[in-house]
Amino acid sequence: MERTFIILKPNAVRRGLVGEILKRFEQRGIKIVGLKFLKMTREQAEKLYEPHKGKQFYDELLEFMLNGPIVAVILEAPRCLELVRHIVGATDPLKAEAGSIRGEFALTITKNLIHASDSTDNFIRESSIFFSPDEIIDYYLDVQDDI
Ligand code: FUP
Repeated sequence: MERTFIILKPNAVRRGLVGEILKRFEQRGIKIVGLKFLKMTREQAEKLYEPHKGKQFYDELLEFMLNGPIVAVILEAPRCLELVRHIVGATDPLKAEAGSIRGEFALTITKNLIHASDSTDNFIRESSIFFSPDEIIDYYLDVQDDI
């Protein structure tokens, strides 16, 4: 089993797409093991986007992420990192596959609705900004075939 970290960005919340987006992971059988609704602090946003510091889109990206509440989620499934990024679609909505979340609902690169970790190292780094270990809860999903 593998885990990944996603954020439903402020525009996903404002557009009323939280249910629509979470449904796509749940209907694939991906397990939600952590879930939070919160307004990110500047400190959290700076930590999350540390790797992008200094890039020309950094300031705009930070303001956008601080602009409203987000939903932070930890997901679990076999090959979860790759699977979730496939369901999310390419960073640029123009290149995102039809049927992917960004391919169906996103318009621009900055406001691309959702973030998903791209590696195990980044999953650990990013999820620890928002979740403590006791906030990640394991359980059996009814669709799991291992019980
Ligand atoms: P992704 O992993 O698909 O979220 O994409 P990146 O890590 O490359 O980018 C992180 C965020 O930076 C994107 F969600 C949006 C923002 N970004 C821009 O605003 N402009 C760019 O040219 C590239 C990224």
